[in-house]
Amino acid sequence: MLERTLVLIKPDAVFSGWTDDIIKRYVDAGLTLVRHGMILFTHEQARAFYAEHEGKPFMNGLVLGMGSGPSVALVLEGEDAIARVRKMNGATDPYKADVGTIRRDFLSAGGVFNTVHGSANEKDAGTELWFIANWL
Ligand code: 3AN
Repeated sequence: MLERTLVLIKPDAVFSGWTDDIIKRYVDAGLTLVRHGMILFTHEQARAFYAEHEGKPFMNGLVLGMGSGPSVALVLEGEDAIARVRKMNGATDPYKADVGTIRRDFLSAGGVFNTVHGSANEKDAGTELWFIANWL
């Protein structure tokens, strides 16, 4: 099915200068970059974006990391884009992610746990694309 998904290149990866290399991975894989733009999460927006993790021990660190600088949001489109992007991103824990995945190949210097976000499923993609739409 033709789908759209949201990727966030998180501040650590942006600071490291990896934005173009990461975008190239998705485009080379045949996904279409529909829109992209730089966004700066306030702590409140980061908390809202990751609301499902409220109360977890890593939540405050995640909010601080996401608020530490600009992220780059990508709207990517393609057949089964949501699952394809998740596969390319790799496991949540970058040290458990396979070599060749984005999270493993572009390791965070420490501010955020992993360097890219990808929508988990169709419902989340819809919510997240709506959430980000005002900024792009
Ligand atoms: P995914 O992004 O792979 O779907 P989620 O939804 O469980 O994983 O986690 C959302 C975000 O929360 C992750 N991208 C990561 O930045 C952060 N996170 C998840 N688990 C941990 C953890 N154990 N320690 C620190 N941060 C975490």
